[in-house]
Amino acid sequence: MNISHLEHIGIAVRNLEEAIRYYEEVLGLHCYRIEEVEDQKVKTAFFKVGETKIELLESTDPAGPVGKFIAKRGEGVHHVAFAVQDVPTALEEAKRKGVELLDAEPREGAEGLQIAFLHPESTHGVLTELCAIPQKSVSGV
Ligand code: CMX
Repeated sequence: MNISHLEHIGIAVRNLEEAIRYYEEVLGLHCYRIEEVEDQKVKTAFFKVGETKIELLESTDPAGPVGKFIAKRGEGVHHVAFAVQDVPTALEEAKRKGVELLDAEPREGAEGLQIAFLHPESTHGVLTELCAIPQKSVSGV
């Protein structure tokens, strides 16, 4: 699948402002971006930790994926995201190896990344995201 690194860990929180305060004031990390992803029904906040990021997720709709997750399981780790060279190729490989895809094709996620999810029931309980920088951003075209 050609994973280069752990791109981010997604953490579901009830209140983004309060959670940001913890990450900044206790852990000493810096929130460099806040972004709403309407499609995913979340507001996100990002922190860099080396090459990996922490993505805090506050739901904007109780019927959205993070809203349902919080109602069922409370706050906590929601997903892990691996950086791959090319999301369609990685999805094809996962499907071929029997993994259930939540996205047959990549879509645009936070920070303009191409993202796609694998179902947690096929991945030992961890919602798994594959993501990549879109090719046009890489080449600068
Ligand atoms: N990690 C592990 N298991 C999860 C999960 C998660 N994040 N979310 C739900 N589940 C489990 C539930 O606990 C439940 O298990 P049980 O049946 O054993 O109780 C099962 O999956 C079904 O849960 P559900 O509440 O009925 O939810 P749905 O089936 O409707 O949806 C999922 C679950 C994973 C298919 C859906 O959340 C999804 O498509 N997620 C991908 C998109 C996403 O999460 N976007 C938000 C982040 C976006 C971003 O990073 O920008």
